[in-house]
Amino acid sequence: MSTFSAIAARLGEQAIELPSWAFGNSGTRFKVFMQKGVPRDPFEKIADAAQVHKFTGLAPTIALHIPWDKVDDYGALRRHAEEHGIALGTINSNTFQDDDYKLGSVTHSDERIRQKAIDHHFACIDIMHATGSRDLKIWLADGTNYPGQDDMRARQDRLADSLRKIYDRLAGQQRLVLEYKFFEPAFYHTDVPDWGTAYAQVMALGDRAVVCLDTGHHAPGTNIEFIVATLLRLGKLGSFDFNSRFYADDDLIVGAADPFQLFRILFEVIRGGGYGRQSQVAFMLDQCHNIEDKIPGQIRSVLNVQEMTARALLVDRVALEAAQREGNVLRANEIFMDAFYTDVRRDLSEWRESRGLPAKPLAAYAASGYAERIVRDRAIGKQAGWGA
Ligand code: LRH
Ligand code: MN
Ligand code: MN
Repeated sequence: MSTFSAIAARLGEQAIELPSWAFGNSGTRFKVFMQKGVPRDPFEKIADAAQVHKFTGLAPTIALHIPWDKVDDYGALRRHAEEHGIALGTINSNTFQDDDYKLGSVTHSDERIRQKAIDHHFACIDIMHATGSRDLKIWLADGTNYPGQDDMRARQDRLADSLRKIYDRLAGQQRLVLEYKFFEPAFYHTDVPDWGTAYAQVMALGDRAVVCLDTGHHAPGTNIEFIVATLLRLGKLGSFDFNSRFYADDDLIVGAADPFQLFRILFEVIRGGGYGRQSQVAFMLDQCHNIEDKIPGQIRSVLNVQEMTARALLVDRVALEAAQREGNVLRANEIFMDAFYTDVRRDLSEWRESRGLPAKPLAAYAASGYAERIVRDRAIGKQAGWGA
């Protein structure tokens, strides 16, 4: 097995984008729980995200969701982020909270509604110019609830047509990142349900159209690392939305439900060239902290990704490939599992200290007084919520 010192430098290449919506109040459709000190606007969400980066060195960017993070001056928002030591990242469009989109957005049979959804994406691209963002991430709630409700095939045609218009509006290095999800909110069919559909759609667009893999968006039992390997092989894995799930799209802390799955995914990412500064794969979290504290929840999450990245980097790939070539099933599996079972926590603490970061980020954050300060300073005013 590789030693920790052999992989230490590679850990310095890790960057994980945080979702702005993780810092607002959230819940399920049954109840949104309010927490004291939660941000009241996008500026405060950025300040909170910067704390995660300050204590971990792992989260240099924050993703925005439009219109949840709508502001008058995106240049000012960008400067605000820079003053806090981070940058603005992916722009997420939102066509799922408007009555007009009840039967679909970019797939809708009514041209007026389709154009409204396309125009929203044009507005997002304008925002990307002001924020300096590279990626426009599109997740669509489009789908139907009942067999026969609409023409599924015609909807694919309309989807392709709308995505073409959006893609053609991108400039320079900007990318269109299409996210799939197998169900919810539509329950019979979803217009972009799986990686294959997303792949077919982005393939038709061009080089700067890629797929986003949200780990919570698959049926139970799906071999997600196989999808990772396949998309990387095809050069179409654009980004991850990391989270974990027990049942559906639970949006729980990444690595909480199934750390071994996270390890397997990260192994394929590394093996396929999707990790590091040269890689085109963006690591992002897409989570909500309904009952736990939000900033510590994000700190825990990025540390979980780092921990599994370290373990995945430890796999002795030379020995593994030799065992695979020899058809030595048990040896190959043993090499893989040895890395997974390696406890890297102490090494990671020392690694952090050697880079001027706190050995224990959660404890350091708790001792910093920031949580008490935001409860005091944000006592008045309407808090941001998931969707506001
Ligand atoms: C959809 C999704 C998508 C949205 C986010 C809020 O379930 O994963 O990425 O933008 O949740
Ligand atoms: Mn997502
Ligand atoms: Mn989701």
